[in-house]
Amino acid sequence: MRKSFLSTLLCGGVSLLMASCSGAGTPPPPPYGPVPTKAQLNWQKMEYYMFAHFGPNTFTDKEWGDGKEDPNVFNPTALDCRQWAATAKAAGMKGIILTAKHHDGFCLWPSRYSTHTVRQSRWRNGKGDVLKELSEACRAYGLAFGVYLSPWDRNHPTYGTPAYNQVFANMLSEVLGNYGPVFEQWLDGANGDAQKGQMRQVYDWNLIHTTIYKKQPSIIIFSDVGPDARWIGNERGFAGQTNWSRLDTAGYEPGLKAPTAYILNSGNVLGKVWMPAEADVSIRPGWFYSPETDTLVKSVKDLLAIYYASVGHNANLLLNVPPDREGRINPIDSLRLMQFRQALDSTFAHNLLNGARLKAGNTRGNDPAYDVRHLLDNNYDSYWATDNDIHETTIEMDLPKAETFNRFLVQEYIPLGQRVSSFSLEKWDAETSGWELIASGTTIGYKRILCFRNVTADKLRLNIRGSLACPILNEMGLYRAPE
Ligand code: FUL
Repeated sequence: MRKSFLSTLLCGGVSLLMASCSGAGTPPPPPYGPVPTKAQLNWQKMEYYMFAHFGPNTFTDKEWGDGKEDPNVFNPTALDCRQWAATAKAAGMKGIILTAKHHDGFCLWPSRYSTHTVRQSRWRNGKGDVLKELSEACRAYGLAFGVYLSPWDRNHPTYGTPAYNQVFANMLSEVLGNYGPVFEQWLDGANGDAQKGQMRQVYDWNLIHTTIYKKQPSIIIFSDVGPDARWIGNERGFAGQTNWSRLDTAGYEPGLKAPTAYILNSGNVLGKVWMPAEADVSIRPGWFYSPETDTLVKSVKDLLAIYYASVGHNANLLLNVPPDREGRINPIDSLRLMQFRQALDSTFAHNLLNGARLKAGNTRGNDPAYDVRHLLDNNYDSYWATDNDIHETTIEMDLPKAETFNRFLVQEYIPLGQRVSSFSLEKWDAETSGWELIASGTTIGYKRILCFRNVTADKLRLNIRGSLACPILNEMGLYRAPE
């Protein structure tokens, strides 16, 4: 009795609060088109995480092993997954995805379904398990843990026959069932032998997907065409300037039957499925460590260009930092990661719009619940929205004083769909008494960052020039990156 009275009171309180938040009346905009699942939204908010390519190739200067390598080749002298996790954490990354099995078929865990694994290697007398160590290290450092498992297997005797599908499913069950929560399952489309007209595997994608979801119901399955996140169409880390988190997937498959690189790079404006993009790129020329690339680690300038073209173009950034032959993140790479982090922090630490007066051309129902001030409140779930029939409008920004800046950040509230197709940023020119264009863009999505040369102004205007449904924005920022 007492409990139900309390809960009635509580619910009453909560609904009163909600009513006042939503302006006691103006209903929120209805969702437009496909929208992200809760798992997709949480994943998108991760923005930046590490890829770790590690295995026999680490020791052989190869990118694609042929599966005939002696398992003893795999012998890291000082494996330290906590060092990987500490590095990723300090770099501002939110997780680590490990190549649990690459195309050579070598399993970094002692799989019962293969004879080409850590168990057959001399590393730790066959008693080691990289997945166990990395998953524990990720948990200790508050990072998410993910796995790459190559469907293409150049070692397994059943590869190329229907029996392999069940073998692969069994391996997935081990990897996803025995190491705690896994945030992403990375499936690549390589079926290299098929490209040379050799043995070809017909994948049972249905079996593969159901096996994955059975073990990890809220996982994100990545491939060229999802089902939860898509490849960006290149391995340079560059998402399109236009990047819709929507895709038409019917009839497509990972690999040779995938949509064109152009479509993967920009999405489909009216795509039927919510399919956000992830950009994968390596900090070195290859995916695996090689001493030969020690002098070729990407510069901070390269990494910043990648960041602005991935996270700044509505895509998550999966940056590969390959552990070396000791089994540690090499000092050259970790130093670069820290310099990159510093560059980002010094840019985004201070939002020059703080304290600015904002004025929107339209506010939904003239209701304070959708007021433009929500763009600066750092609350993901509060937003500015317009009336349903408004697809073009403006937001004026009066800064307390003139500022010099070169980055503009804006976010759409994607839980209600992706809408904006064209926008621009202008500054007020007192001499000509007119608005002058600074930069323009097409899509916004979860996050869009415009980069331009230094501009000094005290009055700006965001122009929404086109939107498929009423625009809904939840964050906005103006920054100055060191030049
Ligand atoms: C590709 C693979 O062939 C590369 O070796 C690498 O793992 C990359 C991330 O995916 O499909």
